[in-house]
Amino acid sequence: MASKVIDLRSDTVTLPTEAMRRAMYEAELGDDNVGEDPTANKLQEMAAERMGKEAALLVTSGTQGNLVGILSHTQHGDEVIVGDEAHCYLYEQAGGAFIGGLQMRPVPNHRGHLDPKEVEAVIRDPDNIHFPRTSLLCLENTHNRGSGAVLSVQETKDLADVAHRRGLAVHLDGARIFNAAVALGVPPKQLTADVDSVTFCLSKGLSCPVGSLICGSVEYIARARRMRKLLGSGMRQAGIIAACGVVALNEMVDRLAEDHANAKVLANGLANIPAIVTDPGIVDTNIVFFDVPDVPPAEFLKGCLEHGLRFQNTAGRRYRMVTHYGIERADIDAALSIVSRVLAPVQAPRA
Ligand code: TLP
Repeated sequence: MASKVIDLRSDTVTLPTEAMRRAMYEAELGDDNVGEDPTANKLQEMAAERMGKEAALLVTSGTQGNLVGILSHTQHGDEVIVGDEAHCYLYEQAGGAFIGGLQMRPVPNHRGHLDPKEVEAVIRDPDNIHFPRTSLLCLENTHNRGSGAVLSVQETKDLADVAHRRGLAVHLDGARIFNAAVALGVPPKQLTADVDSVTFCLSKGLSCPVGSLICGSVEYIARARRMRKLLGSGMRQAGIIAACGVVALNEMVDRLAEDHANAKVLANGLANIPAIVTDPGIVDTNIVFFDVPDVPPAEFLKGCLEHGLRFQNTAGRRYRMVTHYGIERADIDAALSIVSRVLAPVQAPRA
């Protein structure tokens, strides 16, 4: 087994920076459950400002952010339109159904993008007594299973316009919204201008140990605060967590461009390995998916791990590598040479 492991399983494996550890130690604290933690309040103000919304709320995770975000827009028995490969549809324990009595209505995902016509087609007629009320559209930017695909300002607006015209609210799972903003070279508030609420994560590419923020109107965030309490996450000295978030928003956003450049090199390198099938052209940010059709996953993963490389097998013979803080260009070169070595005996799959 190699001594150093290059861990490309996710950007969630990032560790807090020295500045974050110092900020935690020095953070001014209070009881956030009654809104008195100065550091949590500061982070919430910064988050609201970055997203161009009136208010924000710190929650424990992206999953909780989406759940609180969705519950705060809906009533028991409502229907929520969501892409059929959305994280909040596939990977969040069906929280909307479990806790909120919501029915998720999936529409086709096209490599991370939704078609406004397909969204409009499934909005229910509110006057038909047989139907649930469609009350919410959920979007995701960047799109995890869409290889980190970026939704543009215009695309977000087109989808939100359809929803708003038909009386739906729009929630954006912006777990990696800063990746989208950096990739497009626009401030994140342009990407959130047309949605009613957005959740973003501190604990992915921004390298914090814990935390996500929900942003929206003052009235919406007041509802979200009650939902967070209901879910048992009214926190006390939350400034310990928030302190890292303040550092992240000040220091960790612009460097995401390095992760994107590394992902491009990685994707192009993988595409040059004969046993691999992938499309480097769709890599906009820090997530790379690829297939190795002719090798059993257990064998491939074990071979790579023995040489010091970890990544995820997401389904069948499909894999995901994610670049992040702590992964340098030299690690990408090393990762590519490990994969080449492990797959050297395998011929190119037949087209
Ligand atoms: N994604 C994680 C997990 O699936 C393990 C990952 O490694 O990519 N929205 C999106 C788009 C996400 O990618 C994730 C996490 C979440 C929400 C949920 O965030 P957490 O893990 O903080 O609950």
